[in-house]
Amino acid sequence: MERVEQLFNALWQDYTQRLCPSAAKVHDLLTEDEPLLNDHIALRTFNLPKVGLDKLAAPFIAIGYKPCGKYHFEAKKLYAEHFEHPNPLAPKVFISELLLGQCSSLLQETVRGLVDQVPELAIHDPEFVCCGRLWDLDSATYEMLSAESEYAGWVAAHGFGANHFTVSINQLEQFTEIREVNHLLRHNGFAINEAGGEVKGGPEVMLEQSATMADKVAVDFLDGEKIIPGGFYEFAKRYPQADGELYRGFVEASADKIFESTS
Ligand code: OOG
Ligand code: NI
Repeated sequence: MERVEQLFNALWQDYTQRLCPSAAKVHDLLTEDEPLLNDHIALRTFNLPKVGLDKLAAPFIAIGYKPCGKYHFEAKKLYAEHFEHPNPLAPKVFISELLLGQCSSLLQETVRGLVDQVPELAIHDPEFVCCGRLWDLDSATYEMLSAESEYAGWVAAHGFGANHFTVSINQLEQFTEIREVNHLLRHNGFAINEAGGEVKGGPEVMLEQSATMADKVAVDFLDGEKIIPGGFYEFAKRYPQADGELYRGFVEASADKIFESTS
C-alpha cells in the first residue's frame, strides 16, 4: 500500500497545486473525524503509442492494479478503462483516451506534433501520470483543438495529471445523499455540473455521482497566459449489487456528463 500512497500523494499535489486549487476547500468542508476516502481519480490522454491509455495505466499496473472495465463514448470519440487494486481502500483509476483516427486530419497532425515533443525517457518515470504538459502550445492552437474537441483542448493545455479526485459519500456520517453534498457546496460558492441533471445515475445503475464545475486556472501559452478550465471535484455514492458487495464499475451515461465538468 506504500507505493499506492506515494503515487496518489504525487497525483494529489499536482491536482491541488496546478489543476484544482479549490480542492483543499472542498476537502475541508467534507472531512469529518476520519480522513476522506477517494472513490477514484481520472486521467486523460491521446491514443498515440507514446502516451496512450496503456502508458498511463502502466505505473498503476506495476503497483498491483488490474483492468476491470471498458467504456465507449462515441459522440466524444473517447475510449476508457477502469482499474482496481486488490486493497479496497486504494482509489479506482479511470483512464480515457481520445481516438485520434476519428478526428479531423488537422487535429491529428497538431496533436502528433505536440506528443512528438515528449522525451521518450519521461514516460518511464511512474510520476509521468502527473507531470503536466511536456510540449509548447500557443493559444490559437488551443482554441482550434477545443473547438473540435473540448477534451483535446484540455489535454493539450494541461498535459498529464488527475483531472479530478472523487469523495466516496458512502463513508460520510453527516451526508447520505449526493443532493445534500451539492447543497453544501453551492452554499459555499461552488458551481455544480448540471449536464444531464445535478445527480447523475441512481440506485438502478448502482452508482450516483455529481461534480463541481472545473476551477478556472492560469496556463502559460507561447503567446502569454490564459485563464481556462482546469480540474474539478467529484462525489460518488455506490449501491450494493445482488451479492451484497458495493458496485465497483462506472456508468457510461453518467461518465459522459462528468466529462463536461471541464467545458
Ligand atoms: C472522466 C469522466 C468520467 C466518472 O466518474 O464517470 C468519470 C474525465 O472527466 O476525465 O470520471
Ligand atoms: Ni469520475
